[in-house]
Amino acid sequence: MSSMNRAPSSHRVALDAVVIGAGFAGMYMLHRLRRLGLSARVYERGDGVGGTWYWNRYPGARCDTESVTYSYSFDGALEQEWEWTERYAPQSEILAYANHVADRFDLRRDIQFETSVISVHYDDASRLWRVTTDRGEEVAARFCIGAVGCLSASVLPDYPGLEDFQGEWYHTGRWPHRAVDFRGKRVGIVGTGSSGVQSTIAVAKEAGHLHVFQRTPNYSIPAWNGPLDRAAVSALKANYGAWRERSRYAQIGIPFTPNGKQAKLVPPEERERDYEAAWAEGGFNFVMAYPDLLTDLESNRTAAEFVERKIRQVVKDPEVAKLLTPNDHPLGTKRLCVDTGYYETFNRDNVTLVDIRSAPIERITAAGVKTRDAEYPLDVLIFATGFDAITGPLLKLGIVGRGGESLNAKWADGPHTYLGIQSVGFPNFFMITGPGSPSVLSNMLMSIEQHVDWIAGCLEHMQRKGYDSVEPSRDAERAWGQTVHEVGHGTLYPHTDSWYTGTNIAGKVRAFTPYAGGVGTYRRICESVVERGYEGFEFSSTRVAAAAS
Ligand code: N01
Repeated sequence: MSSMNRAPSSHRVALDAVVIGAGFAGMYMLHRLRRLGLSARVYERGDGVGGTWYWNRYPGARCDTESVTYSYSFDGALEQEWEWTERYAPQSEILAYANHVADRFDLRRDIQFETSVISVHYDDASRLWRVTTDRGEEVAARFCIGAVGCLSASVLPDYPGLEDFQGEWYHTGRWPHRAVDFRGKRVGIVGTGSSGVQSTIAVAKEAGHLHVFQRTPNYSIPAWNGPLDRAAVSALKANYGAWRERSRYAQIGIPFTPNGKQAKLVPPEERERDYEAAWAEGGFNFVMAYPDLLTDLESNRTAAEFVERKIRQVVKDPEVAKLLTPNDHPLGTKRLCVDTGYYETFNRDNVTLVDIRSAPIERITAAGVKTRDAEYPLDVLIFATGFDAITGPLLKLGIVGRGGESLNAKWADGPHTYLGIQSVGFPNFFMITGPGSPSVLSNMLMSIEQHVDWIAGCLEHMQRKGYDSVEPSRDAERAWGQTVHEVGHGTLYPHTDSWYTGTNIAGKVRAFTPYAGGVGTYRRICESVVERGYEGFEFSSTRVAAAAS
């Protein structure tokens, strides 16, 4: 690591840009800023790059977008030289990839690790952002870019008594940088989202006994993970550009072949064959089986019933199968889980499913977990209880914009952005995969690259035109908010309690904030905004105040 890792405290530096976060978004942003000849510093609270993949080291962690797709496309040589080993890459391999990218593009010299940003204030007089860190530094920068990710603010349940617990406890999103030994131990996992599903499978293989505390069952689709076929990868790499281009304009940034039919209108036998084929493909292929599964309740039910039958076929104990069967939301409206052997895990003698919907957890005790009905003694307790998603990481930065208005105050009734890239009142502050963009509904790496490229293009435009400030117009922001709302409400997502709608966080306004119109449609909108001279953005310079050129 470079000399940037531990900076002296209390000094002022002037930079063109500050980037917050050294995950895949911040790393690529730094690379693009350098290519524009701009000085930049990235602040990262961890001691290494990788963001999500740096923090989420829990057993069984892996990406559920396929590795050849969940990777950068901006550099042809990088794309050719990196060899993924499995269809779905494990966390360790993705982290190794992030480190490889950091080395290859010499990124670390501009990343300051182990440094958290504690406030981001816009100075009206100088028109600069003043960014302060927990190391007592303050830097001034023309541009500030929030590359903080959508799922980086982990949340613990507020059960009383955690401080009394005599065993070890962990959150999946803050996993320690050492091996945790489960052998022979009594382990409890709270939560059955993607992190809970993956850790359940892995921990069950080691633990003496595992109790899975489930409040809401979710749908999980098999990944059919395995080693990648080298010949198939070579064939893909020979034509990687075309694959990437298809990804860029696909619904979720992954090139599925669309089936134009409405599920509910397809004869049951044909539909069953289609679902079997999609199930055999695995992962998100399943929910892409028909284009209306996430917009039409009746169609959705046909897919949900198919998965529910699969659960009953796999899980031997009918009572356990019933408990594992989702019953309160359409399939996919809580984010789908993708697994390798989740339902099978509940056939093991050393695994017990505990229904905390009917008998809630009342407190953590010195010995373990106490529900309304019983106490479960534990040596290790794992919270797979999720994140304050999408807006949470941004709102934790302490952002105060023009005229002293805080982002938290402006977004008190939900986020307001134009394209999920900027928010009125916060000039030159950019978000990567912010609320109002496809973000969590897409292949994140593709969406990250699209935003970084768009922001870099905007900065280049400003350099050419001599502008030093950009901000959306109120009308553009209002209209985009309306579009995001209408498109979102054309889907089944907004009606389900989930981190997508913010209902997992007490006091958070219920709002479905990602743009649900698809990655391809969104990209075309962003492109047309540029073609129309950055329609909806207002540029100015200290010399000239001007509307979009
Ligand atoms: O978090 P979650 P996650 N008492 O919010 C339960 C991505 N990801 O970390 O539904 C008891 O989905 C909660 O129950 P309920 C992916 O986008 C990707 O698993 O609120 N239970 C739920 O079961 C994913 O969706 C990958 O009733 C409580 C669970 O905890 C996102 O990250 C891997 C509780 C939280 O599930 C988040 O996933 C991992 C409480 N007080 C994550 N509070 C891959 O790429 C919460 N729960 C594979």
